[in-house]
Amino acid sequence: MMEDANHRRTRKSVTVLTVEASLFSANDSQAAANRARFDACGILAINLISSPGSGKTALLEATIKALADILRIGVIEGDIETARDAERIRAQGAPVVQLTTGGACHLDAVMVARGFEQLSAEAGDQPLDILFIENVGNLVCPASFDLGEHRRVVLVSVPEGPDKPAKYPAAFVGSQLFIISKTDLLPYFDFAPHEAAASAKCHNPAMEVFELSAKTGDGMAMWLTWLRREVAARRAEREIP
Ligand SMILES: Nc1nc2c(ncn2[C@@H]2O[C@H](COP(=O)(O)OP(=O)(O)O)[C@@H](O)[C@H]2O)c(=O)[nH]1
Ligand SMILES: [Mg+2]
Repeated sequence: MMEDANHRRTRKSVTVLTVEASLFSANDSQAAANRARFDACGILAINLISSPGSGKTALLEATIKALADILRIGVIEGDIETARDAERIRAQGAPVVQLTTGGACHLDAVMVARGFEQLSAEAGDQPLDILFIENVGNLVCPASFDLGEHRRVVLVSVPEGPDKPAKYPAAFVGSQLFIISKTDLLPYFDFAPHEAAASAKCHNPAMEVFELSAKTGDGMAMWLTWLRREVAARRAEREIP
């Protein structure tokens, strides 16, 4: 009787592992196809991840406003419900597509491929320089899904506290840039940016860290310079035969 129960447990865990492995490998193949498509179009793709409310959309609004005359930006918005973020981006004059997952806690590469088709139709003839993909607000699941992006950027806002890199390491291991957002609120919270940065660098020593406020504009220059440098690097890579 006991042996039977153990056997069933073992078989069940084998089944779960197989399904998970094939889910990730299907996602990885589509992500590679997305990246090849972005490369062919000369687009820098950036996956933004954070908890809900860290300021991803506010950062995009400020970024589009600041770079409107220099770079053409398109956005794929991911949320469980509503097109509110897409409306905010559209108000800035950028082409945007809203994906609603209907409950799923992250975007996957297939959703992004479909979103990019729609976005390309919306953007028309003018090629994009940057595609931002604002992931569903969550520091857990989005960390496991490659969307075909070139760069992954993780945000933690001052009111969330500096312990997030320690608690959610996967989101930091897989990202190249860590943005500490809402720094205008530092006087009101016990948040030491250097502590959060050190904790993130424990998991990912190569990670860059910027502190900024999309509301006041403080620190935005570093981020905008980083974006322009990344776009230039991508263009240079394309020009090398
Ligand atoms: N004080 C302050 N509030 C901000 C800042 N950025 C965003 N917010 C506010 O934080 C809330 C969530 O922002 P939102 O961009 O929707 O976050 P998202 O869920 O990560 O996209 C909104 O009420 C914003 O006005 C900032 O730099 N400073
Ligand atoms: Mg948002």
